[in-house]
Amino acid sequence: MNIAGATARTYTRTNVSNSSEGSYTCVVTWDNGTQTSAAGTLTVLPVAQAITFDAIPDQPAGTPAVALAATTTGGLPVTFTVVSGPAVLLDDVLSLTGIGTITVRASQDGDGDYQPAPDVDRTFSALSLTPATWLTQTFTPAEQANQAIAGLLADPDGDGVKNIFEFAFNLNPKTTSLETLQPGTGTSGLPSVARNGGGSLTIEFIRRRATAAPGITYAAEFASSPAGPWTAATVETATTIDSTFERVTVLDPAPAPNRFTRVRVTTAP
Ligand SMILES: [Ca+2]
Repeated sequence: MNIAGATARTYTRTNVSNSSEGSYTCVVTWDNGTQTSAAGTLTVLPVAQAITFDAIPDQPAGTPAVALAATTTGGLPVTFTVVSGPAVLLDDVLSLTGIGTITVRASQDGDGDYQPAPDVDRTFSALSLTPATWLTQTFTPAEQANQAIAGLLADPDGDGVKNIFEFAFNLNPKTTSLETLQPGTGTSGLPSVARNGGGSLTIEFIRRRATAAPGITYAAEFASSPAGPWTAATVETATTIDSTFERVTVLDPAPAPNRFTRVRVTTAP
C-alpha cells in the first residue's frame, strides 16, 4: 500500500495509537524508475513506561495506616499489593497490623498504547513501641518536661506501680490500676501468682513480645525469702495475644512450702 506522505528519504509517522500496533512489510518504490527495494519490516510497539513510587519511611509505633501514591510515565493508574509483612491494603491505604518489615509492590499492567511497567517494591519497618516512645504518646509535652510525672520510675497516678511497669504490663499510668492479670484470658494487669495442683508456685504475666523489640526484658524469679537470693526461671509457657503482647506462665523450678516470686523488668537497648 502507499503510505500517505512517505515521499522523502525519511518518514516520520505521528500520532501512533494502539490501532497502529503490529508489524508491517514495507517496500520502497521509485515512480520515475524501475528500481524497488527488498521488503523490510516496520514494527510498531506499545510505549515503555516506568513507575515513580517514592520510598516509604519507617513508621513509628502506633501509626495506624499509610496512604500509598505512585505514578507512571504513561499516566495510567498504579495498583498496589502487599508482598510481605504485617499490613492490609484497602483502596490504596495500607493499614499496619503489627510490628516488623513490610514490602509493598506498585504495578502497572499496560494497555494498548503502553507496555507493562517494571514493578517497583518499597520496604520499610513498622517500628516497635519503646518505653521512650510510649512516654511521648502517653504524656503531654508539659507532663514530659516533668520527670516526677513522665519519668520511667515515676508513679503519677500514685498506685504504687511505676511507669516502666505500667508499660511492661499494659496498664494505664494515669489511672490507678492494681488489678492482677486474669489467668489464662487477661490482656493487662500485674503478675498473677498461684500454686498449681502439685503445690508448686507459678507466676503468670503479660509480656511485650521479643519480635516487638520493646526495649525492655522480663525475668521471672523465685526465692525462698523476700531477701533472696532470687533465681531466674527459664522454663515457660507463652501464649500469643496479638502482635504486641503474649501471656507467660513460669513454674517454680525448686518448689518448697515457702516460696516467693517476682518479675524483674529491665530496660534494654
Ligand atoms: Ca502508676
